[in-house]
Amino acid sequence: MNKKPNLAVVGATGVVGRTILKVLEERDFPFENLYIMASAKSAGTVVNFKGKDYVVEELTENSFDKPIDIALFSAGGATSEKFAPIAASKGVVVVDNSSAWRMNKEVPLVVPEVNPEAIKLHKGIISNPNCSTIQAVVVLKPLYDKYGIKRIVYSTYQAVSGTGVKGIKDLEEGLKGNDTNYAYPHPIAGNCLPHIDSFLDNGYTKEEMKMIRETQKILNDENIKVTATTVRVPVFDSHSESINIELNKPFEIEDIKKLLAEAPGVVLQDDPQNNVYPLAREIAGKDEVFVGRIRRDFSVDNGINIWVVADNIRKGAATNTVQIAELLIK
Ligand code: L14
Repeated sequence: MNKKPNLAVVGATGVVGRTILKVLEERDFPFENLYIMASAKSAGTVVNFKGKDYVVEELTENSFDKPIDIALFSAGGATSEKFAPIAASKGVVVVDNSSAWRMNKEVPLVVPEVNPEAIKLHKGIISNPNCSTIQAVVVLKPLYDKYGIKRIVYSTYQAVSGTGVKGIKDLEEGLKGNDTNYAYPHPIAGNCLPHIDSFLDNGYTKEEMKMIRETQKILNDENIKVTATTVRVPVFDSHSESINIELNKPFEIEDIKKLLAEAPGVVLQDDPQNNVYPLAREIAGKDEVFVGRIRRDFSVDNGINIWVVADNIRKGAATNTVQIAELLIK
């Protein structure tokens, strides 16, 4: 792209949409015109971007008749299912945050530190992976490249901000002693809910199946065995994950630490003797993926345990989306 792109942000008033605007501003993303769109409910509100006020436009079937080059969508699955193909048919490149298109064979699923080359295959829609998957694969990629991965066991501890304003409200109210259920079937304050997104017939939740399938797609290896348990915890921001990995080859634990210390987008925080390990509250607001508690799993051959934390709204959604857009204009 030679000229600066015309940019649309769709779903700009949600938790992720607002953060996309913030990240675009922070990274000084180049654009000619900016269009801010949302559902009828939010249309007409005013959003400030780089000192200028923008009126939020209602998203309609005609929204992409304007000469828009790139549209960043975070308006939920149903909206993406309907409007991403409309935009793509009019020559817009959509970067979509919902789960609607991720497993579609025609749609690249991209984490810039991991599989930037996949972006070239797009036919108008590129998917941003699930938040829990993004932070995991950023850390797994260097291990996969050097040692190969046989099996992964994910256990997640996910923040309420992933559910948006309703989840945040439930935790705020619950902490005041007033349990509400805007987002969850049980109180979240003082609880751990082994339930993220809806349950499937196989006993897993959709969130768990997303982590399994998206990991294989992004690492481009269907032979990796993956299982997951995803849990909502009373934390506002940043998902934490315990990841158990079986590599294909023997390794020295010091080499694993070195690989992760050098990996793009990764920060090593691993000094347990001094109580140093990644913590959700400290990492909220940051863009990197943090890893610590790196140790051998003595119960299997070539096993490792690690603890991985990232801001689910930034690297897990908004920042990754903007990084994809940066690849598009490079
Ligand atoms: O697949 O923490 O993008 O509620 C993102 C938010 C899944 C659920 C996705 C959460 C959703 C997740």
